[in-house]
Amino acid sequence: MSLRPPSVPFLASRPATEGQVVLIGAPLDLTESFRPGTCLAPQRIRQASDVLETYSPHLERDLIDLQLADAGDLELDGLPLPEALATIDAAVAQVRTVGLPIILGGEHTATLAALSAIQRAFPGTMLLHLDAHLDLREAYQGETLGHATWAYHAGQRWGFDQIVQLGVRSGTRAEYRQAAACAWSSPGLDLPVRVRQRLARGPVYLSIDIDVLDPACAPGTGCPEPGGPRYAEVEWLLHSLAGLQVVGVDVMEVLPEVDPAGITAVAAAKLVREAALLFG
Ligand SMILES: [Mn+2]
Repeated sequence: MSLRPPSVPFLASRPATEGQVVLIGAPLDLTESFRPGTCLAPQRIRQASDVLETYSPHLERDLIDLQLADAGDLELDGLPLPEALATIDAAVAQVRTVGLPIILGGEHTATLAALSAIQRAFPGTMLLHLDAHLDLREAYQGETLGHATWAYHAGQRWGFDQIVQLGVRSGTRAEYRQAAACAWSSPGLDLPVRVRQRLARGPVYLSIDIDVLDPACAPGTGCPEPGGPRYAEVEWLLHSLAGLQVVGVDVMEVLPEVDPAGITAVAAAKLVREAALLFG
């Protein structure tokens, strides 16, 4: 793994590649359509975490009681997309043997690489995908692989019926047709009992596009989509997943350049803290 150590490690973490939870930055920024710059997000999320307490009052747990490692950012500079994805895949494959990987994006395409590593280790892993967008396009702007198509590829490779989407409120007519093949796809954050039971049966990979939040709570992202949930609602959903076998987590698509007050990065950092305490 070629890694750039974090200049400021995440809250209560130590710079290392082994721990109960291992944070790893995937500053992928190759296929963004609207506004590039997500490669700067992992470091901004680390900096933003400093404003938070290490203690989660809701969970009654503290990051200082957890072996939280921050591996830094993968060196992806200059790599074409296939090589960058292979790098992310290999890193997640290595990290997951020593701890729970939490990937800090970067563009959402990186999820496909992380999920690929997880699927080899845990075949049949369900994908729980929080996003404003379906990301189920077969192709986008002439490219088949990118931030708007990765979930389609995940469905093709591991089955659309393994995908649960929450908070989704934007897509083409064709994407919505495709979404009907998913285990669940809803603009809300509620999980029907049968879907929750399926998630409880085996390993789950949790992928959070920060744009699942309403732009009022998370303006700093490339494709803001009005009509989303507030931060507290997403955190409540996260807490409701306690007890699931979550084997990988990512928080993607923060775009520091359009996050003037830094609240998007703080929201991302807080979701990382809660996920680490819940699933680590
Ligand atoms: Mn999105």
